[in-house]
Amino acid sequence: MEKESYEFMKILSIDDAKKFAKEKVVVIITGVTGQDGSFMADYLLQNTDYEIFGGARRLSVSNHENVSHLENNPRFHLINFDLTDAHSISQIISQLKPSYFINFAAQSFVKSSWDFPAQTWETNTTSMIHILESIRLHCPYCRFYNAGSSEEFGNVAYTPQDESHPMRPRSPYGASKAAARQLVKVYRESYGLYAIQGWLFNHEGTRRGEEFVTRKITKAVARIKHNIDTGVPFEPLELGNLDARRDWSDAEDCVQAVWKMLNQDQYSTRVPDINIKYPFDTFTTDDYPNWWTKDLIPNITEYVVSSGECHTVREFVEEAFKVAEIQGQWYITDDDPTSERYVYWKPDGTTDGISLVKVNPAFYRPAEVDHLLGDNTKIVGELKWQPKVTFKELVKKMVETDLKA
Ligand code: NAP
Ligand code: G4F
Repeated sequence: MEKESYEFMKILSIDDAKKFAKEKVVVIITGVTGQDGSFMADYLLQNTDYEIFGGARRLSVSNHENVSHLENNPRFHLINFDLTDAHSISQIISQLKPSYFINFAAQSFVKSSWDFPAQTWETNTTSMIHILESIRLHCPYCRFYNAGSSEEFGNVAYTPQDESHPMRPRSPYGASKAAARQLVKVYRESYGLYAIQGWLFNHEGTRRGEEFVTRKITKAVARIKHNIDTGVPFEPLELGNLDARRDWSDAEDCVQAVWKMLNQDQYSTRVPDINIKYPFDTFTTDDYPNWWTKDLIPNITEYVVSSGECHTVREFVEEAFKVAEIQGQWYITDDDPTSERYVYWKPDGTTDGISLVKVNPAFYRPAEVDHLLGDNTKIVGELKWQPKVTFKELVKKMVETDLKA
């Protein structure tokens, strides 16, 4: 098999990383091989002059595709990072003393969280204690962001969901994020850390993992389009619950919201600008400056980040096939959702009854979150964040990328 152009990138030892960190504003982004981490690295390299350290865990096959374009960027460095190893977390934080620690690493796939509940908890929740303790002990001025989720709202009590919505998780994943939120809050309130966890609703893009429903659909549309164009028979795309409603935004828009949340003194209308100049390592938890404890920490807050619009999985399917100029029609037998199929209609207006999509109950979940719709009023008003990419633009961008590939 031909080798891909992205191979393992160089991973710095902590001693070498320390040399790059000296007297620089250090940002650690965990989960940098994933969707959000890699987009955040791009955004900060373009919009700051900070030194970016991307945390990647060791795997036996290369998974550096999302950051391979940064390989020769002198301000981007890969370091080994695993959320399940308290010693290495402490080593990294105590040696690099970051000004920002952005935690995007997680067991992020909801469906897997029923298969691996303990691993999900350890990765997403127990790790919070290791990170927050290390920040408290070694660099309490560090601003910490943990990636919270609309899955924490779960079995929703009202729609749209805002920052006051109760935690009603429906999966081990949702529960792990809800518990992590409580830890972040406890450390913020107990020790005066700038530690927050936003509620991000679903966000997608060209680097989305292939098991999430949007990317699964856009990859399948590209495959089917190729087969139709070349006259080769194709297997249908198999999906679970077509009626789930999600509030889908663009991941590149969302990382900007995260950065604004981490810098509320610069962006918020209600937090005084304390004009802090990093790098900054002059205080300990016993010795906070007045402005930190009076003006900054009591005023920071957490935000819902969403598009404010929701669509069903079915609508995503329809839009994706439309972008590829493939016509389909839904058929269902006797009101049985498992019989539902999206049948191909040829450009000449006839059909052979071939399915583009069919339901496979194996993709249903033990418990579903039926309806997520975020109320983004607070972040739009206070941090002047705006979702820029619409639902249709998002689907188009993803399908076109997969068609090209
Ligand atoms: P993603 O693409 O799945 O990326 C997750 C990252 O975490 C990957 O880099 C993965 O590394 C890493 N990771 C997993 N286990 C780890 C461990 N034990 N130690 C170190 N790294 C580990 O997820 P995403 O979509 O970018 O999401 C980023 C964060 O936001 C996650 O915390 C997710 O739960 C949360 N979130 C996402 C959304 C969304 O719609 N995207 C919405 C709300 C919240 P490998 O590449 O090695 O697997
Ligand atoms: O794309 P999904 O797997 O994303 P889900 O479960 O909403 O979680 C994503 O968003 C969360 C924020 O709300 C994040 F915290 C989390 O990390 C992740 O990024 O599934 C979306 C919906 C579900 O209702 C699912 O049941 O699509 C439905 N679905 C239907 N068929 C499917 C499939 N999901 C997947 N993954 N695969 C299917 O075949």
